[in-house]
This record gives sequence, structure tokens and C-alpha cells, in this order.
Amino acid sequence: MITKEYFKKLYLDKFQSMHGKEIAEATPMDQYLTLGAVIRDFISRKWIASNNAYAKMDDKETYYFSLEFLLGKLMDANLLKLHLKEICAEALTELGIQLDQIEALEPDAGLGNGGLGRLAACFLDSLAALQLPGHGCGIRYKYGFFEQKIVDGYQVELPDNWLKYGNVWEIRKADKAVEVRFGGNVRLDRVDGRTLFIHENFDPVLAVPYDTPIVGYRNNTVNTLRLWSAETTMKDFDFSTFNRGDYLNAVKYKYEVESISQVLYPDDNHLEGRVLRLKQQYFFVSAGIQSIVRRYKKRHIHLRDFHKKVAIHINDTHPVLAIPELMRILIDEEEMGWDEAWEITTGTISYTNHTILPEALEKWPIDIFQTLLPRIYMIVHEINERFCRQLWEKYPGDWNKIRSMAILSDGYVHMAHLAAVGSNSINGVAKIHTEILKSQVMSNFYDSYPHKFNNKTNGITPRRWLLKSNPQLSRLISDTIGPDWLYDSRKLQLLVDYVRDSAFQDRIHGIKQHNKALLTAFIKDKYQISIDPDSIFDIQVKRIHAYKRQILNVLHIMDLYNRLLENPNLEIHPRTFIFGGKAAPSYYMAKQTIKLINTVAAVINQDTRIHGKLKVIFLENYNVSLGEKIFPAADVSEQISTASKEASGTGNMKFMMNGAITIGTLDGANIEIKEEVGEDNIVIFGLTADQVLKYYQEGGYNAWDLYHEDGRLKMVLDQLINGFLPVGPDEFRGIYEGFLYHNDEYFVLKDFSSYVEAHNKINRLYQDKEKWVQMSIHNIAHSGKFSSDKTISEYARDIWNIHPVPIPNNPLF
Ligand code: GPQ
Repeated sequence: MITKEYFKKLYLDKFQSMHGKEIAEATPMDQYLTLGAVIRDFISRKWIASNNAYAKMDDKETYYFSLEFLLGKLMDANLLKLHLKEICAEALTELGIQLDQIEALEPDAGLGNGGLGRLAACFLDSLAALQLPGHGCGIRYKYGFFEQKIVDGYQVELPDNWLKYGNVWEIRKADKAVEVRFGGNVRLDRVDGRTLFIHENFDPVLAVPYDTPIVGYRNNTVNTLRLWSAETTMKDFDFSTFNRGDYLNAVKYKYEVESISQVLYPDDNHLEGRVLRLKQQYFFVSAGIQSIVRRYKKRHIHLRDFHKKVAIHINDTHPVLAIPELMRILIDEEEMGWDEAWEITTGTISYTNHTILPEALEKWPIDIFQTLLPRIYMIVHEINERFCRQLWEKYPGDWNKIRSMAILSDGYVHMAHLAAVGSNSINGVAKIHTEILKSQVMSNFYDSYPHKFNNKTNGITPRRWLLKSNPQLSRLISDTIGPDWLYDSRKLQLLVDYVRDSAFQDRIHGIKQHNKALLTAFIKDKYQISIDPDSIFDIQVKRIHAYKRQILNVLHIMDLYNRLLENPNLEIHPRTFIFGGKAAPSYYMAKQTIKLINTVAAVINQDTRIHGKLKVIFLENYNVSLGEKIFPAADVSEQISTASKEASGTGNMKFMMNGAITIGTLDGANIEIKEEVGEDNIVIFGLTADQVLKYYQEGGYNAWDLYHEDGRLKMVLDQLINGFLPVGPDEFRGIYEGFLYHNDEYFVLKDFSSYVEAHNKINRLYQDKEKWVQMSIHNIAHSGKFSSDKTISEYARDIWNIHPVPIPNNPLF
């Protein structure tokens, strides 16, 4: 056991050696960096032990390839996992330092956009918690997801310079750098009867790995997140290789190379077609696979068993070039034949699809692809030829079908088709999503490869989304059912026995009020707006997107406001509507949605006629750390996407685990949440996915008629453009016309009345305090099904075939 005295000594010694000055002169940043280094020493012991164990074992390892890892802050999470939090806090207090104050100095690691990137982070957490040998591979962006400011109601983007003060968690591994090649041409040569493909005249880029430890929960496992940074190879940055004296071009070249890992593209559920994005994709995939093959060769003799020792998972199609890249290495560098290389490659790679939105399905113009990656293109071309030949045998003469499935068609490389052909597993992220993949979006592939398709409903880590973010609730749960739920989240179900226990209900209610008070204070401090902690906190936080329908939420708020103005005695429980989320910088409608929320907020919040019954808040710069403040304080969770559009959602799970009641459509994982909690503990409204898909087949419905039939709806829509809101008459005309002249693609108007009804129901339910808290307990108790531990166990068992590797204790002292 580490004692407080010992921790103090470690801290003081570390401070001295790092900063070379008296402790009294320490700045808060010095303190933060010192503590980071102390924690890292604890982690390092375990990290070395884990790496040694993995190097010696003969079992399989997984690598999770993702263009995004949205980790958030790590200090508090690591202290909790190492079981050092209390000792550390006490030791620092005696040194006159407040732990939470220095934790606040840590920047969020925001290397992701939203759900997809945060899922990757939760998965890494679960892999380590379950003692599974599984590592992450991605890009070390110099600038993470932009920082959002709201100026005059509009979103403004600022760069996220998260590495400004260095990063206490990462270790640069210069000796493990590899070269990645772009451009050039491929020459064919024949040597000893073999055709060799010689890639020449390429631009080399040095990929340098930075490793971040991923700490297991109270075990000895420490896995690795390896993020690659682009640099110039020393020899190519030798100025003499440029025309003598061409200093400026040399600097430009260095800048261009480094731009590859410069910035995270801020697009979510949308295709970003710039070449630099394709460069990013190949860059980290090539570096990652080269390093895995290198490591494998140190441990094993025969590459023919590669797929028995290594699983590589691709998070959406962004890393799909892992397929041709592994083929390239096996064929060109390891001199393997095509068929054997193909068997190994498909045996290694598995793929998750995260969306059915057509605008998000990746495709690259062939000419761009071929110019940037000539050898990879040749391999993709060959994969396509062989695949189309098989299709021809299966569907002779059915050109339309073959064209719809080909990897290369209509001038594009279709990345999802490559993923489907070159992998052993294709999974969706919630039951309904997987069904839609099988029956619609990828039905042709399902016909050819039914065995590859499977569902893995998403999950979230209870360590961050309950233990870390809601310490009071965590303590109550442990006091009530014991601490095992942190290892086996299904145990949360034991809380069902306490649903009717009035003492327990009181404590649950008290904790919710406490968390609401914390958020109230935060909002007061940041925005100088007072909200009522006894009002219903109704929250929608997520990326801003038309299909997520933040505007449906706004239209309901406007309607409620209208009703209150018409009837000041309207029986409603006071409501605080809270929004948060970023819009992609080039997504006009999403940015207008933010402006609309802020405009409506400004009108409502200053209107004394409604006696503070309604408040609307837009929280700036929604990120992981802000989420940790928000989820514990929510009464109502808004999950209102157009049915069929949200693949799973994971925010829905975070709210549920913290006791909020969902108001939602039958979309994504909402359906499974309903199955778990039962229909009495969730409020469902709106069209079903089948109805939505049927309307799409029929060319939609008539929004214009609906507008004229429903007086309340007409009133709020007209208020967008009739001067009711203090903006120019055209400010929100785009939104208005989207509904009426472009036929309401996301069925906002169609679902409006049933959404209003659902909100009326929420209002009624909340009147009965006891009933409400019972619903809340049901939600917490059934949230164990949505632990990422469960999800990851299923990936490990069904897809990767990996097993726990307990790491022996590496004694510190
Ligand atoms: N998702 Cl394709 C993203 O966050 N970004 C993307 O680019 C794509 C999907 C989300 C998806 O919208 C959510 O429904 C999922 O819960 C999440 O991925 C994780 O699977």
C-alpha cells in the first residue's frame, strides 16, 4: 500500500528533479506536470510488465484502427484506475495543493468528432479493464477538434492547441519510426521468374509514433494507444537535396509533410473529400501495419499464421486501406503469393459500419487515389477484378448488380465495398442498424456474405460515465449493492430491488438535485444566467445535424412558449432546456440551428411574463469534460433523431446510466433501451423506421398540407420568418423553406404533434415525484447492458478471438 507520506515524497522529489526550484515557487502548471510525471511512474511499471507479457505469449492481440480517439482528460481517470485518488488528494492537500484545481488544467484530448471517436476511447478503456491484449492506432493531430465560441448567437471556431504545454501522458518513440510513401510510379521488374513491383520516385514521409498508456481498472494491465505524427525524413530534409540555396522550398516541403498530422477534420457523418484526408488515412494505416508486422516478426517465424496472432479492426471505412496495405506488405515485401496473402488479410481485418447516411459513405475519385497511392491502387484494382469475376459467376449478365457492388465503379473507389470484401466481419452498432444494413444499405453484400454480418450494440465505459463523472451516485450504488458493479456492470440490476425503497429513492433524488445544483452554479458562473434547480433539466447534447433534429426540440420550445403567453396559468412544471454541440464549420444548416437556439433563448430568457417557467441555455464548446458535468444533472434525455438515421447513439446510454428519462424515437439503441427499461420507463414518440423508409420509397409526404392543417405548427413555423424573432426576415428562411419547399426530409413536421404529446406526458410524469424517481432508478439499474465491457467482450469472443492475459504484479517498491 502506498502511504500518504510516501506519495508526498514522490511528488516533492519529482518536482525538484523536473523544475529545479523551491516548491513554494511552483506555478499551477508546474504542479500539474509534476503530478502527471508521478502518476506516469506508477503506470510505467505496469506498462513494462504488460508489454513483456504480450511479447512472450503466443495468443492473439487486437489493434483498433481509428482516425479518431476522443479521450478527454486522463489524470483523474488514471488516479481512479490506479486506486491512488484518495491518497493523492490527501497528500497534495497537505502540500497546500487542491487536486481538482490542478486537474482542471489538463486539456481535453479532443482527437475525435463525437460518437465514433468517443466509442473508440470507451473501447480502449474496456479492453484494459477486461485484461484483454488490445491496442489503439491513430493519428497524433497537432490540433484536435476546434474550440467553439458563441459570438452574437453564432458559432465561431478556434484552433484547439492542446499540446501547447506538452502532453504528460505520451512517450515519443523515435526509434520505432517508419517510412510511408506517397505518389511516384510503379515499375515492373522480373527477377527469378517473379514479377516485382518497384515503387519509385515517391515522396517519403516519416511516421513517428507517440505512445499513450491505457490503464486497466484496478488491475495490472496497461495497453498502448499508438498515435502517429508526420515528419520529414532527415535525409530528405537535408537542404542539399533541394536546389542549392532553395531554402524557402525546403521549408515549404517540411510544412507540407507535417500538414498530414496537423489537424482533425471536423466532419461527423459526412464525407470530407480533400486529398489531405486520404493522405491521413493511408499515413496512419501504413505506419500502423508496418509496425505490427515488424513486431510480429520479432515474435514469430511464419507470417502464414499472422491472422491467428493479430486481429485488426477498422473503425468505419476511414482505415480501410489497411486491407490493400497488408496485401502490399505480404506480397511486395514478404514475397507471398496473392492467394495466401488474401487469406491472411481477410482473416485479419474486421469492420464496423457506423452510419447509413448516404452522404457519409466514403468514396474517392479514382484519379486522385491512383496518383497519390499508385501501388495501393493496383492492389485495389486486382481485388476488384477478382471480386467482379466471382460476381459474374454468381449473377451472370446482371451488370446492374455487379456495378452496384464493385469496389471500382463510376470513377470512384467505394470504400465500404472494399471493407465488405476484404474483411471477415461486418458489424452494425445497434440491432436496428444492423438489420437496416442487411436488408437495405448492404443487402447485396449480405446475400453474398451472410456469415460476415453481425450486430454489436455500442456501449459506454461506466468508469468514466458513472464512477468519474458522478461520484455521489457511484458511492450510493456501491454502498447499496457492493462495489462489484464496476467489474460486472450487469450487477447494476440488483438496484431493481430498491425501486420501492423510499430511503433509497430519497438519496437518488438528493444526488440528482446535488448534480443539478452543480450545473446551475456552472451556468451562473459562465453565462450569468440563473436557472431554477427545481425545474426539469431537459438536455440535448450531441453534434448538430439535421437528422438529429435539434430543430424539432426548438419548435416544441417555441410552441410551449406560445402556449404560456396565451395562458399564463398553464399548468407546467418549470423547464430548463439545455443544448450543446458543435456544427461542422462548413455545414450551413447546422450553424443556423445554433443561431436559432440562441435567438430563441435570448427571447425567452428575458421575458418576465412567463415567470421564469422556461429557460433555454446553449452550452458553448460541448466536449467530453463538459459532458461529465451534464449527464449527471439531466432529468430528461433528448434522443429524437429521425427513425432509421441514428445508427446507435451513445449519449442516450450516458444519460440513462445517470438516471435521466429518455424522450426518444424508435431509433438506434433507443429501441434496446426501451427493451431493457420497459415502456413505462421511457417516453417514445414519432414515426418508426419502417414508416420512414416507406415514405422515402414513396417520395415523402406532403409537408405543405400538414403545415396548413396544424395551427400550432403553422404558428411556430411562421414565427421563424415573420419578425417574431429579433433577426432579419431572411435569417431563418433557409430552415423554413427546408420544411415547406424541400418537403421536410427529416420528418420534423410529421413528428411534431406526437413529440408535443410526449412532452406533455413528461410534464405529467414529473408531477409525481415518487413515480419519477422510480423510473430513474429503473434506468440506472438497466444501464449495465450498455457497458462497453459487455460490447467489448462480444467483439473479443465473436470477432477477434482474443482472451484475457492477466499481468503479474511488477512490484514498485
Ligand atoms: N458516427 Cl459515420 C459518428 O460519430 N461519426 C461518423 O462519422 C459516423 C457515425 C456515430 C453515429 O452517428 C452514432 O449513431 C453512433 O452511436 C456512433 O457513431 C458510434 O457508433
